[in-house]
Amino acid sequence: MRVFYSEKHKLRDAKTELHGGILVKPFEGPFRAEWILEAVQQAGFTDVVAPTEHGLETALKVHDAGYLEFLRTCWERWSAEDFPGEAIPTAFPYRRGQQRVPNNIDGAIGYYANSVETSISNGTYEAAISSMDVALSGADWLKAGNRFAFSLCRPPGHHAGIDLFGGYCFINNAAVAAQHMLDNGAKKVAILDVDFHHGNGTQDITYNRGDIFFASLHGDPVDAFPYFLGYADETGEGDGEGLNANYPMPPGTPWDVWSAALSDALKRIHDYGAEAIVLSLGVDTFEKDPISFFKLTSDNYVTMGSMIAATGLPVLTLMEGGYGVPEIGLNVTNVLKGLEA
Ligand code: SP5
Ligand code: ZN
Repeated sequence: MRVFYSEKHKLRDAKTELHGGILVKPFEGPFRAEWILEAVQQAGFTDVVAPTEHGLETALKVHDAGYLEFLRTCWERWSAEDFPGEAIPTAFPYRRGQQRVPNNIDGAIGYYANSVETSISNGTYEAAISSMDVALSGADWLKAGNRFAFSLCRPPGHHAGIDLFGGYCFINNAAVAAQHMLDNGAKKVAILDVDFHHGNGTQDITYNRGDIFFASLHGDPVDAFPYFLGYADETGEGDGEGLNANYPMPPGTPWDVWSAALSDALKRIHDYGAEAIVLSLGVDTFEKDPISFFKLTSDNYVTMGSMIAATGLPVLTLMEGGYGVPEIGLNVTNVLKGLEA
């Protein structure tokens, strides 16, 4: 399996995350991609290639143009103010408030945010674009007739909606990659999101579309971030009616429960007639993850990969979350091994 990786992920190196009422060093940092790259290379996945630049054309089909321009200019606009720290919103388009973009950057950042743990810092946009290119280059590799690619995306993407950032995400790499597959001849693509957190951004983008089936396995939003989407009764709308499948699960969920949900999601993907799977892979389902509450073990990730491969479909695996512990490298490697087994 070819691995796509960009050094430019290092440009995303925020100093602050709002957590438990104080600013801490972010859970999502450059060390994550370094640990994962090191582990996959050690395990023999040594075909590591830098992405090619794709431009914004595909991103503009899933994101709002004003939002992408906000991301591009946010740091320079914030820096032009006298603020001492990184860019963090403080005010929002609340219920019964106006839904208009303010001129002031302090207002604009609130308009475009779905959560505030994610500071915008110098280099964030460049890293996010490169992460998208990593995803798109993986999609190109499948288009060329290969069955698997691993796009070591960082920053992650699944919390980024049509015009929203947050949850450490800015551009929705999975949705852009799926769009690219559709633009290159596929008629139906599935995005399978196994990150611990609900893929609220991906659901936002795909909810009314007939050409993308979205399934997400995640911590129940009554108990877990992102809290305001991810319920089982969200089933899609319009052309996308019946094409959104959420599997919320409670604290302490072990592999047998989790894997039953995966089996159901894979059956739904098969019944839909997907021609390829974009796998939003988060390993924050791991028992030792510092911010999550599922109980998967390292061995479980091998089985996860082989269950997904058993669909027979091409799989573009994209990195989403997974934090804190060195085992994130082993767990990702195990999924890749399971896919290829
Ligand atoms: C891509 C991804 O995995 N994003 C996750 C963003 C989560 N951000 C907020 C997490 C808040 C977790 N609070 C849990 C406290 C546990 N003691
Ligand atoms: Zn996550």
